[in-house]
Amino acid sequence: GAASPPAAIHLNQLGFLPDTAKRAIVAAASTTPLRWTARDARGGVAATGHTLLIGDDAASGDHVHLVDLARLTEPGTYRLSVAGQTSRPFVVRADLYAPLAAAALHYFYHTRAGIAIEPRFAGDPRWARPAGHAKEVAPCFSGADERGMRWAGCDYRLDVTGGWYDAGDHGKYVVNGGIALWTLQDLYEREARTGRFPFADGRGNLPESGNGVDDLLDEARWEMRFLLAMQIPDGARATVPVGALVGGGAPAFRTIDAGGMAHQKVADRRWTALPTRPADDREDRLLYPPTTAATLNLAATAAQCARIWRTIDPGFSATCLTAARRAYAAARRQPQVFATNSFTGSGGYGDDDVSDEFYWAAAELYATTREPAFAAALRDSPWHAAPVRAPDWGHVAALGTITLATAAGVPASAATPARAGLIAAADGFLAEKARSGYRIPYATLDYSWGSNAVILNRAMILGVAQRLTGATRYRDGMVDAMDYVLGRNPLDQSYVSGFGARPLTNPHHRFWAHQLDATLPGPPPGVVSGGPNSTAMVDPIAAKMKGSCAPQRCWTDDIRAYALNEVAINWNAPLLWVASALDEPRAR
Ligand code: 9MR
Repeated sequence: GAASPPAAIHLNQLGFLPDTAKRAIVAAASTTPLRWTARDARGGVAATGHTLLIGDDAASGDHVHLVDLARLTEPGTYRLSVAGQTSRPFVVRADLYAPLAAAALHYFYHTRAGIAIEPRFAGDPRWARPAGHAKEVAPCFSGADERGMRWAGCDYRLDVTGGWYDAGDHGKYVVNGGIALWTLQDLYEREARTGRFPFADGRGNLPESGNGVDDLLDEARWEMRFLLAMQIPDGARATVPVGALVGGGAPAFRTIDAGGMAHQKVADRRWTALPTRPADDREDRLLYPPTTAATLNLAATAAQCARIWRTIDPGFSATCLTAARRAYAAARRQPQVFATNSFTGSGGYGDDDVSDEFYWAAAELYATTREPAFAAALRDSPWHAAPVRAPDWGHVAALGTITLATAAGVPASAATPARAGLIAAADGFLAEKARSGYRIPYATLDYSWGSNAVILNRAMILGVAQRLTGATRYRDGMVDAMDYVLGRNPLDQSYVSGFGARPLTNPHHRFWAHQLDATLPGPPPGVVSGGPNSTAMVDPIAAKMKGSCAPQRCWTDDIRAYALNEVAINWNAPLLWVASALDEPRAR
């Protein structure tokens, strides 16, 4: 944002909760501790102290000091003065994260396909739009791909109307839809365990509000129905690539029994222009070949769906369980069908190691059914005893481990090691925090595509550890992650639209494209940018910055910077999860 210049005092632009850590980072050349003063709204001194010198930080390129504001436990408005600068006012208040959680959930409504976004639900009429891809009965891709390989298509069409657009593009992906959907469903399970339902029916301002179902579940079901629709009818055959073609390879395909598998995605034949309103997309919409990974994403989320909906909507629960079993069986029959990235109108989400997807699906099916066959599959998996790493769309073992650790009724033989693994991972993230200049639970010089979500998914694991142990340090670690995303970073940037003094304004998005077309809106509130990307600076804006930015500075608020500044369902999902977890009363 151009509104105010970046300051050298970096803190969460939303403010702080009364009962958590409160940290500011100051970029200053001084090599001795600096005196700081926090003043309340009337100018009275609320706290003073000296900074802790951290020193040179390669991730930011800054020389940094830490200010510990923990003593500001009284709700109110404050300013921090240090090194001749005074910060913007910031608040301390208990309900800090409720509006962010609500907005982060509402993003999923805004990204719905197949339904008009109505003024009364949109928050503001600017974000209303006609339904995109209103009736999507799609054939399989046929014709030549990028490498000239000719695809045969299939002899069926699927009605795959609905679901969520992935991101700034109009693709709807099963791989990636899966992790995003899991995160919403997991948040619901977390809430159900405590009986605190912040998105109870009516609170989410959705078309489904008033149907007696929690609005978080209504939103999740919108995507679940889409994933169910992507499952191939029994007996159908499909052409799939031979071998792992993620990075190229010999063009060849084979025809397989694909019944029960899920297509990887439904998407455009060619990328649409920026901007394009969803309803104005005139490209061919096609089903891309089924993959084992997509099939296991369906199996895992449908198994999770089956246990969540068991008493709320038994019919839907049964539909989910049948689909989950069919998908799992199909994946076992076709365990090595991988995505090819050789199509031109959508992202690849290619992954040629699906051992973690098998583990995730087995974990969800086990938690739902407790059948010994799934326990055996878990024991045989390499992920059973492997260290837990934070999840992303291509690394989903942690999702299964969280379910084993937290779902009701999972036997101790599975739950106990899962809990230990998650707590060990959380401890590792806290150890990284102590090594990171900006004190975030991520110490790296390799900022990847969607790095904000890497940090938020680490925060989610910290939130699981907090619940399992009750230890304050894990909640404080979540706060540190959120502080970074909301402004405690070298760019003094809130990466979330509508929140903070310098919020995200120009995401890579085909509809929220006011930067290119004044008749289009900017982003609605509560949408997180992918964030700094120092490892794949492939868009034209990033390409110009390459080599001249410290990792945490490889970002700019520009719609054309798709590798830096896109938004995506798998990134907003942990924003929602973490914001909602931080909104919980402390003692649980
Ligand atoms: O999040 C994805 C990232 O991990 C990959 O490196 C990148 C390139 O393949 O793609 C990202 O996902 C994009 C997807 O392919 C298409 N829709 C937008 C997604 C976010 O940029």
